Amino acid sequence: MAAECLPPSLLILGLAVSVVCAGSLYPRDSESRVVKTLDGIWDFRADYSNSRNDSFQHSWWSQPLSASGDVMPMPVPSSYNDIYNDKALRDFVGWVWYETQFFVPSDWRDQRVVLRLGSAHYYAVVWVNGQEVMRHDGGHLPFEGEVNSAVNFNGPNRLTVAVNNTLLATTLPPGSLSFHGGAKYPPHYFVQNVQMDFFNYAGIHRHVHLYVTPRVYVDDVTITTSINGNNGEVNYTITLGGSSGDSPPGVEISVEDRDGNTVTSHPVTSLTGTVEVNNARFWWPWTMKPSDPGYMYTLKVNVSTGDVYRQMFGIRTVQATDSQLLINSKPFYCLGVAKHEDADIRGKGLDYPLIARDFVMIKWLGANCFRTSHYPYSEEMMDQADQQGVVVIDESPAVGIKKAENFGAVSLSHHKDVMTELVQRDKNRPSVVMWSVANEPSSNMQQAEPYFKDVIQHTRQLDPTRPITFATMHAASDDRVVQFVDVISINRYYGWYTDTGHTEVIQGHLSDDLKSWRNKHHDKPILITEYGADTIAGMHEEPSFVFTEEYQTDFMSEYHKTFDTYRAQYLVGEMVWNFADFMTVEGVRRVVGNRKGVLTRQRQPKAAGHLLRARYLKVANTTWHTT
Ligand code: BDP
Repeated sequence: MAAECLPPSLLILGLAVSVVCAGSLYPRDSESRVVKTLDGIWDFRADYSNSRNDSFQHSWWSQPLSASGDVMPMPVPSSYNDIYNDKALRDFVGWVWYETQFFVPSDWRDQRVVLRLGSAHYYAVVWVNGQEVMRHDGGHLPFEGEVNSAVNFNGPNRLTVAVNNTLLATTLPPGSLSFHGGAKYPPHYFVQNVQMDFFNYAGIHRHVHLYVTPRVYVDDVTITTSINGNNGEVNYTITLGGSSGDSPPGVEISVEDRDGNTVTSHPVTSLTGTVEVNNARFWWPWTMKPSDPGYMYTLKVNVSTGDVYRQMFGIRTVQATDSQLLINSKPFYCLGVAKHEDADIRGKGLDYPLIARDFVMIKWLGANCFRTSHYPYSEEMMDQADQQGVVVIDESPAVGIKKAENFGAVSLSHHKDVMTELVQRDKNRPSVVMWSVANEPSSNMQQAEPYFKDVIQHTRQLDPTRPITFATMHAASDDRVVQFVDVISINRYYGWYTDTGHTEVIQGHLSDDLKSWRNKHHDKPILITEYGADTIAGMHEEPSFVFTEEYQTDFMSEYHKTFDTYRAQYLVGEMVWNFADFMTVEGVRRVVGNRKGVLTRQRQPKAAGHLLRARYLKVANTTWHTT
């Protein structure tokens, strides 16, 4: 099993989920490692039984899935919800089953063979040839396990994955089930209630990889950096996995620049230490250093037992002061977008064209940062943020912690586990300048205070180098959690959810709001993490009216005036809600999804996209943010 195995968790729909294993290093080919993808079109079947548990009672994993009943083709990665014209499957709640076949080269037999899933939403149980190899609790983060004892090196292997999307009081995000009885409802009727404003897309969302390493292998690499004049200091810690008997294996560390040239002057042989890079090229957001954004180095780790692993990193520092966010000691102003990962057909399934398009449009907008609202995004997306110099506020899936029952000990322990997995996955990314532990919890409730104190302390212990925040919807007067964070992040909807249609009240309300936060916490800068208005692309009305493109631009322009007043003071950024339209549950407040995008769901601009682009390019060009 992987190094990171976490404690027991929940009972869901009849199954005890007992072991959670977090994947750590991204699987990369090297001289010693081979990575195989198991992506493709797999067999798929949902368990529609009344208890949603027949599949476990009849051990669907023990024989080919097709022996249990009819299977259908299902792409991996993807969300299963929007592929078929089947409302029952789109809105399905419970266990779905995936199966594929794979081969393992026979010369992998004496090495360590690892199976890794980039993410499966929400619970997953994995079998190889009918033998259970791992379970994972929570979507959006990777998990892996060694599978040598389960795989067959001389013939086909059957991989079965069961995934359950049920959200309960202790999951992240939390949710609940309502069971309806009586003659007015169909028999055994129940629905999933969610506490967040996006569709609960589910399935195997990211790559499934099989990879091989030597028996003694690089298990983890942690890199932090500091800047000393023109030089970069690279502090590293290597953890090895596997046992090599009495004599500890030797390691050799070197740093390579983007062109593959070794920049360390002499071989370094310790598992932990500091390497100096002279005349280093620092990692800059693309608007601060347009000529050379996102500069990445590689730390090459060579173990005497044969394993070679390359970890990319950037040399940069980040710091939150009482009124600024500093990157490499220079003030950074976030010209941002809050995002979602979904798009047509694939739901939240990893999709390279979509990742590429999102970065094209982030840059077209002139944006230099985004928040991974409201869950960790794919590693492939995060790689692009690193390499293209786009700053990221990395958010956990803790959205909608609203009710007293969401603040219990099980929730707290799971939340801390999730933060551990998130920091473990993204700790070496220069693009990540801040952790966001939650979005819009009931931070006004008494229970929130000890709960978030603990989550934030835990996150700080995991990573003392980055500021911490969470996005609050509460006012300075009733919030109890902001006291623990470094940056105040606020989501605001003046002129939309309150004073609907009245753009003339926005400046007064927002100004007052910012001042009240400043009065209460004069030691922390403020970031606007959401403001936005639903807009149906192509709908027009002059003078403006809610839901039209004119209203969205009028509304945003009022916010921008206030941002410009406070930008020179303690406001460190603005993030429009949202980068693009996204899917939600059906509801009377949503017209086939949330339409607050400045882009459509197909990533084409509304009028507000053009407005934002004009603003962001101008602000980037007229302030100290550009070198
Ligand atoms: C905020 C939430 C976000 C919603 C948004 C909205 O953080 O997830 O989508 O409101 O209502 O409260 O559009």
